[in-house]
Amino acid sequence: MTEIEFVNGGDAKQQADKVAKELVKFSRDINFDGEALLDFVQESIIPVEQFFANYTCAIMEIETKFKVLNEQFSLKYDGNPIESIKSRVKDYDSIIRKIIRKKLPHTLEAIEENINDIAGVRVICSFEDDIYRLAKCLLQQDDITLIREKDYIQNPKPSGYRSLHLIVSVPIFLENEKKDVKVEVQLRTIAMDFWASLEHKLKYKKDISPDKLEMLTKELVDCANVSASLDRRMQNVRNNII
Ligand code: 0O2
Repeated sequence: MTEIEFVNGGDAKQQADKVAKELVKFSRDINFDGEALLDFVQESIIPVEQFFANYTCAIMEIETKFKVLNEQFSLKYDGNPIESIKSRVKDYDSIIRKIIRKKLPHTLEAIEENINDIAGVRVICSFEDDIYRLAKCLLQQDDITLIREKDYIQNPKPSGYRSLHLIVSVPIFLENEKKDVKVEVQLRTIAMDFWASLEHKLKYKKDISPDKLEMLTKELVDCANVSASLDRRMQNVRNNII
């Protein structure tokens, strides 16, 4: 039995610390006295830390659900459907860029309400069938609410991007409160993930001529088609083995 590899990206504590540092710097600039600084920390920094911590907790809930399913599937089907899980709390800078782009008010409430991918869990499987099986099992759990589903496997993006996206809400249980938190779950095969990582690099490449960009974009669309065909063939082989 293989171990699921957990790769945790931007951690909530790091995000909250980054915001906290900026707020403290801001408080120094406007020259707070001791008492006012304490009020400022309680009113501004603690809610930000709690905000990011909620998403870390929601990620833990979703990861656990997939770990349990992986364990159960491995007994039933003699193999692990999940190759790896990569989770991250969205980078603070990316959240700011998104609220500017979406013209949202600069409040935690507006961010929580309108940005669905602050907590992200990416589940990587070997085979396409496992993606749908896992998604179905997750969605039939009675504490999970499906908010939105986008099937970029059946309907790939023009770029060639393929994955199954689920925005779900999961409850987390805090000291005196139950809170529903949104998580974006992306399910994809190893081949889809390989493709998406390479294409992501091209997206952020700035010093590239328009001609070269066009050529590489076309090449990536072609790679996506070849890769989709490989996924289907591998699935077929497996169906004939089990
Ligand atoms: P990161 O760093 O991966 O988080 P919304 O989030 O709802 O406002 P939208 O357009 O509805 O925006 O979201 P979409 O396209 O369903 O999913 C967005 C995420 O899917 C992206 O997150 C990527 O992770 C992934 N994705 C979507 N399209 C592509 C693509 O063409 N190439 C690659 N490599 N990834 C893609 P972010 O926010 O871009 O960043």
